[in-house]
Amino acid sequence: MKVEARSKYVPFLVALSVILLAALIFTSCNDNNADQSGASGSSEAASAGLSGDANAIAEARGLTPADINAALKTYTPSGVHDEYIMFASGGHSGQVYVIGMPSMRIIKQIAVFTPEPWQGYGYGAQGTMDVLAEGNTDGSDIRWGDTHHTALSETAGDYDGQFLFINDKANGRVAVIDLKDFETKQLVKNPIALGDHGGTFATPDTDWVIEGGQYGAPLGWEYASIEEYESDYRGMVTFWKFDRENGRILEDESFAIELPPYWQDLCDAGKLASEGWIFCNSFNTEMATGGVEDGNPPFEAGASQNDMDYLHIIDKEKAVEVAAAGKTVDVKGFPVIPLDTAVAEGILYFTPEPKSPHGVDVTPDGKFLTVSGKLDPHVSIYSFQKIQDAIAAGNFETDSYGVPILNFDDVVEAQIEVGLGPLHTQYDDKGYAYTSLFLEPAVARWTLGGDFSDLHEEEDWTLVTKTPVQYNVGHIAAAEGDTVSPDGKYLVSMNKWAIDRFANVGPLLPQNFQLLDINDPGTNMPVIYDMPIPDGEPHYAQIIKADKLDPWEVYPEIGWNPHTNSVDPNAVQLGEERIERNGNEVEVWMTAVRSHFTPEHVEIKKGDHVTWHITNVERAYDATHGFSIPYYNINLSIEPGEATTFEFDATEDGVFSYYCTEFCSALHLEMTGYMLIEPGE
Ligand code: K7E
Ligand code: CUA
Repeated sequence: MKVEARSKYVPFLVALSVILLAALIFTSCNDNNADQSGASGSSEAASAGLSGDANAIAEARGLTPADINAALKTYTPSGVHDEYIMFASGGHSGQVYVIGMPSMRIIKQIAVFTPEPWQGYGYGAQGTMDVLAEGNTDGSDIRWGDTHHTALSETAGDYDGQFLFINDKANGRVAVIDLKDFETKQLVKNPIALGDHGGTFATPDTDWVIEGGQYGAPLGWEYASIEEYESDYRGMVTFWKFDRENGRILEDESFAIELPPYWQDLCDAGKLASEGWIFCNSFNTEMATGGVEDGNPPFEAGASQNDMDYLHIIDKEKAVEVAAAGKTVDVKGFPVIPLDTAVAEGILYFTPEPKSPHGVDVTPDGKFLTVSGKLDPHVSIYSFQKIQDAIAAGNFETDSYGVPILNFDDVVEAQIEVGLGPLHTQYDDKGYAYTSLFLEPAVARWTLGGDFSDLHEEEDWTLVTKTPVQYNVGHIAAAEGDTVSPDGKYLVSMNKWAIDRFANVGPLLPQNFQLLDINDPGTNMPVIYDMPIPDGEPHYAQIIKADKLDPWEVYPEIGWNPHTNSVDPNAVQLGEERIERNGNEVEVWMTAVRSHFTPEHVEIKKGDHVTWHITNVERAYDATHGFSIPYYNINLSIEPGEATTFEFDATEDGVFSYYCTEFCSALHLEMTGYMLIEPGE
């Protein structure tokens, strides 16, 4: 709906473009950067007439034709909605960003692992306190995360816009966000690992959410000497069962597989041709244990000696059967398929991957897997069919844990020299793949073979072009670029370093997201927007067509509890506001509506335990009320229709003004009240 709305601007934009370009060419302004524009001068354009204003603006600002081209591709008029929405991890902020594309406007930050006051997340509201508490680990109240890999829920391998999953690398946790209200509904703590990395990835119908490990450690993190690394330390991959109906991970139906103590890194789920399989790259097959202070090689050298590490190839269907048959051991109450069982049951295979690998990305048809080695200038493309043939043929070497190793030459389809420090790959709708090159830094476009051959004009499996990015790109995200039907069009380069791209703001700099136009295979891929991300270091992002999202405008009924997805038993209707006392227990039922809270006086006594319910009885879109009480660290955001509850012990007497923190009306400052706490005797 919003997308169509934009189309009426297109003729206008084209005309404006012609006028501006003509103006620039006519006045031959500074033109040192025009190579990426794809714009060309024409006498028709010149004869279309000049706008003195536009010309003057362009000249005054020193804009080149390329700049104007970029502006026209990204400028989004007031009130016009973006065509795509990007969900970007917020790195060690522990949150998720929601960004419109192509405007690159930040629309929302979703609080996930870290308390966030605007959303009243973790400042009293019971639902949010309960979600955060689910992420506590063995008595430690962890209140931050290192969000890494977003995973939008999928139906038949395509984003369906219903849920978003993301992992916390630092603490080995997975979050479930419901895209009906963009709120975090669940955190699950991995019971067998303190950290993770290779997650999250949804299987094509989102019946499983995959969480892969990272640094080897004893499963369940029991103490074991580092001398016992090879015998006692292990890797893992965890399969979380997802219940779409209730929007929750079912911890009771989930399981893990024990893996050798290589550092499993990043996984991807097979799709279409490879549906039912999971792939994870690994590094440190040397099993280096560090200890540079004792004269050992440092990790960075010790873990990079081998020319090849092992791509993990996991038969998920078989793993699910084996787990269901109970062929598991119990680690901290969690079922784990032992490594020797995984081997004996034909669940786990390896194949070599060069060098210092990082990530594996399955092509849209599921027939190929792209692996990059940070210290190898090639991408290596594996054929899923060849992998199946090699498994069927048997006759393997094994690693020291008995895991079969498929011969590299038997399963590789192609290797393409793309440049220095290749990391992550995405796909488009025109038969191309895109790989980030951390060291150059650049984004490379190369051609796919197989069934994608007919879509492009160049030879299969060849490098086509590269675009420099600023600077040190990690992940890239193309529009729906990891699904069965990528859109192409836009690609975001998620750059780790910004250096000189923005005003100096002191020694800590933002990250730099750069938007690349990848729509036209006949051109380079110009950078058309720079966007600073002033928070943790985002790792992965996914970009979904905006019209696939269908969130609520207000909660479905007055008194809605977002954490039970139903009307709360303590919801308060207008006229039912009251305060009840039972001994030292005080219970408050309050409503919020423009521009007052009812009741406006809450009188309690020092030593009381207070349970306080507030319902926002509004039905108007955007009529959010906040609620804060000083001293007691209470801060809520109550969206239209929402019912919320908080509790506290009245440990301090005095006069406390509570007030609404959202400027909700002309009389918002009057949306206040007094909590009077009488001293005890
Ligand atoms: Cu390459 Cu953690 Cu996906 Cu960062 S990871 S870049
Ligand atoms: Cu409600 Cu301000």
